Order: sequence, then structure tokens, then C-alpha cells
Amino acid sequence: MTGEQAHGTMATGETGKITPAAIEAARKLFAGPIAFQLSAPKLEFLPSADLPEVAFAGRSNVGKSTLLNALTGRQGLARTSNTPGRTQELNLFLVGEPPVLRLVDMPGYGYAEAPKDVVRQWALLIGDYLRGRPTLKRVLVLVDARHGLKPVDREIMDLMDKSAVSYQIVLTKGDKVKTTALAATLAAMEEEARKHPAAHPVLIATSSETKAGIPELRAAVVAAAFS
Ligand SMILES: Nc1nc2c(ncn2[C@@H]2O[C@H](COP(=O)(O)OP(=O)(O)OP(=O)(O)O)[C@@H](O)[C@H]2O)c(=O)[nH]1
Ligand SMILES: [Mg+2]
Repeated sequence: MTGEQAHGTMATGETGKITPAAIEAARKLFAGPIAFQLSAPKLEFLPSADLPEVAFAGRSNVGKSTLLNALTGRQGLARTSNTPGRTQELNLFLVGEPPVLRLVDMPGYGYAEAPKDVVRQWALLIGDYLRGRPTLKRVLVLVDARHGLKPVDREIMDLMDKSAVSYQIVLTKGDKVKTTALAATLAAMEEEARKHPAAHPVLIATSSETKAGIPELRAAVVAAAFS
């Protein structure tokens, strides 16, 4: 098995769906200009819905901002932190010049330590955005490979099922679990994903540390945005 094949096997439960040509096209797009656009604390601060958007959602500290940086190959584009609650607004990034795609880094949900009114505000912002953005093409629901789906993930998934927002589960921190455990988690979660009407049936396991799954995730983002 070549290195590339091994990579592919780690990335998805179903191999062969992401072609080398798609991976290369996505690599080229993400190697070009990418710029921070703005931070939106409320929906009314969002720019007009004129570009396809792909959003990064997930529990606090799951690695949303880190994954956005890995995907774009730019350290520090999105701010990351060891402390949960780092991202507090919708942070928008434009891909391409002229821009063809917007990436949206979201605040984490389910952060119990934050003050109640802050949690409520984030929940409203996340819920409003997920339900009401016409150009939202795909939400990446990030899940820590060590912990699997939590009740709060299922709540968000149910909300997107009801609003018919297409989403895909992406495992993060794959470097922290053994390959066999990762494969078992992937299989179990793919089975669960199949029961959710708006969930993409294929999961992608990633590590921002080793970059495993990153080329495949780029290709998945491009496919979702331009299909
Ligand atoms: N080992 C490892 N650590 C990771 C990975 N991805 C993220 N981390 C670490 O996880 C912590 C949280 O990462 P962030 O990207 O800030 O998480 P977030 O989901 O954006 O968090 P909030 O903005 O607070 O919701 C940081 O210390 C990262 O370095 C990964 O793939 N592997
Ligand atoms: Mg963040």
C-alpha cells in the first residue's frame, strides 16, 4: 500500500469516493489567497449571502479553529487556544481572489464553564446561523476522536436534520487514539450518521497534528461547496 492509499484509508470509512484529481484541485484552491473577512457577534453583522459557505461547528476545544488553520495551511489564521471558549463570534474567511467560498469558524457549543447568559447567546447565534443561512452548503460537525458523540452533538444534529442543513461529521485529534480504536469509532459513528437524514454518510478522520485526513477534508469541502 502506498502512503497515499494509507492516508485515504485513515480518512474515510468508504475509500475511493474522493479521487486524486479532486484532492489536487482542492489543494490548489486552498494554496491560493485566503483572508479573514470579519467577526460577526450577531447574524445582522453577516455579509450578504452571496457565496457558498462551509462552517466548522462542534463542542468547545474540539479543534475547530485548529482544523481551519490546517485546512488552509496557515498557522494563526483562526485563533486557537488550550482554554475552551476561545472563539466567541462567527469568524468568516474568504477563499480565493476573487473569493469563491467562505469558511465560517463558529463558537463552540456545550461549554458548561462559561457564564449562563454567554452560553445562551452563543447557542442563539449558532442556532440562528445554522437554521437561517441560505448559502450554507455544509456544516462540518467536529467530534473529538477520543470522546465520540455527546448529547449536545446530537442536539445540534437534530436541529440540522429538522432544518435540512447538510452536515458531515469530522473526527479531530486522530493522533491521540490508536488506529484500531479510530477505525471502530468511525464505523460506529457512520452507522449512527446513516440514521440522520441530513448527515453525510461518510465520516472523515483528521489530525491537525499529523495532517492525516486534511487533503481529503479539503476535497470534501470543495465538493460540498460547488455541487
Ligand atoms: N493533538 C492534537 N491537538 C489538537 C488537534 N486539533 C486541535 N488540538 C488542540 O486542541 C486545543 C483546542 O483547539 P481549538 O482549535 O482552539 O479548538 P476550538 O474548537 O476552536 O475551541 P473553541 O474556539 O473554544 O470552541 C488546542 O490546544 C489545539 O492545539 C489535533 O488534531 N491533535
Ligand atoms: Mg475556536
